[in-house]
Amino acid sequence: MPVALVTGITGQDGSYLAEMLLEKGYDVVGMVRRSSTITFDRIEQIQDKITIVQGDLHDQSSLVNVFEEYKPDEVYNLAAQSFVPTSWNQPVLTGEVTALGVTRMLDAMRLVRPKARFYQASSSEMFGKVQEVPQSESTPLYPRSPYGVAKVYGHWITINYRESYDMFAVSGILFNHESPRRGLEFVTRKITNGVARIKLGLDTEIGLGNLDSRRDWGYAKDYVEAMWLMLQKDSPDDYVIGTGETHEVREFCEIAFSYADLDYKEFVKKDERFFRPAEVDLLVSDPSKAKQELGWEIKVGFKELVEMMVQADLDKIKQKLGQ
Ligand code: NDP
Ligand code: GDR
Repeated sequence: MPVALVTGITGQDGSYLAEMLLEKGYDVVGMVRRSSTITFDRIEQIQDKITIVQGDLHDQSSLVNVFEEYKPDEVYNLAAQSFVPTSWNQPVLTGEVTALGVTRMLDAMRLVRPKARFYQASSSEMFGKVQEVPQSESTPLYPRSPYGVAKVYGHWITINYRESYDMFAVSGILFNHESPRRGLEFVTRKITNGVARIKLGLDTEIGLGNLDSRRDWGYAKDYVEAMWLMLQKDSPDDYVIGTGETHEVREFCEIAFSYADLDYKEFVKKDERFFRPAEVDLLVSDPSKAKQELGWEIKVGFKELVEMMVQADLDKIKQKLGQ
């Protein structure tokens, strides 16, 4: 059985990717960092089917050890400090993990498993102040946060290792993708969780920042399929992955609240704390290369995604309340 190493397996994407790889017959090795409390909520259901190993993107020798011990055929580097606002408060940590962490992974692979295939989780945040609409693989980059800057580094070092050492290393430039497993601080889950809490009488409002910004939101489960497809190609290349549609945060609110028979205008309050020092106003992908070369397409559309997330939060909270 081929062996896949997944960093960031405890995160949203890691959990869906691991499930998909198990279905495809891989031995899945998930790298987790040590913490005083276990953070396996998203992978509880597959814990006994995967191998969990400790390692940290800060620590080179831990990475080398993982490569030596498990000899992966495919490596998915999903681990990162991934929350954009935190990157202004912790810019150096974000650079260490989200940028230099990629080099540490690539270098461990170069030394131990140079023939393995490497996937880097690049981001539409690299387009930042967009230079072109829609954004494709050739759109110039203009990141707007320490996170975006760190991802640009990760993106280019992946290309550099491919070109310098002839390694099979690719970047997927993924636009926002969400799910019921999305972290609670990201705007989509913050809204759907808020809607469910308001509907069930636990809260009376949600404080949000910029409602005007526009994102290209898809369903995370569709996106992990694209990661795998990129590593199955004959030759390595980078791909933009997104829906090709863009929606305002306000529109997300409208749909989420109206699914619960509520009017968002009554419950969403402006909160200055959630505005950013520099904003990414508009993201919209041109995923035509992925469609043509990978045969990849979304299965879940925007409205369906929003409603799925609200319903999942309603179910989760009702279960907790014993309803
Ligand atoms: P999450 O924030 O849900 O998961 C991040 C993962 O990285 C967690 O498993 C976390 O572990 C792990 N991690 C953080 N720091 C370290 C470290 N120092 N060493 C080892 N592991 C670490 O992110 P997503 O699943 O949403 O995203 C996956 C990747 O894709 C990230 O790189 C993200 O930047 C990128 N991306 C995401 C997009 C999206 O819309 N979701 C779009 C484009 C790119 P722990 O559980 O211990 O915190
Ligand atoms: P983003 O996602 O920054 O695009 O990064 P996030 O959901 O945090 O923000 C999206 C947009 O919503 C606006 N917004 C708010 N955001 C948050 N978090 N909280 C609020 O209260 C709020 N109010 C308005 C933001 O200003 C922004 O415009 C995500 C992450 O997953 C990255 O790791 C990934 O690389 C990119 O998507 C693609």
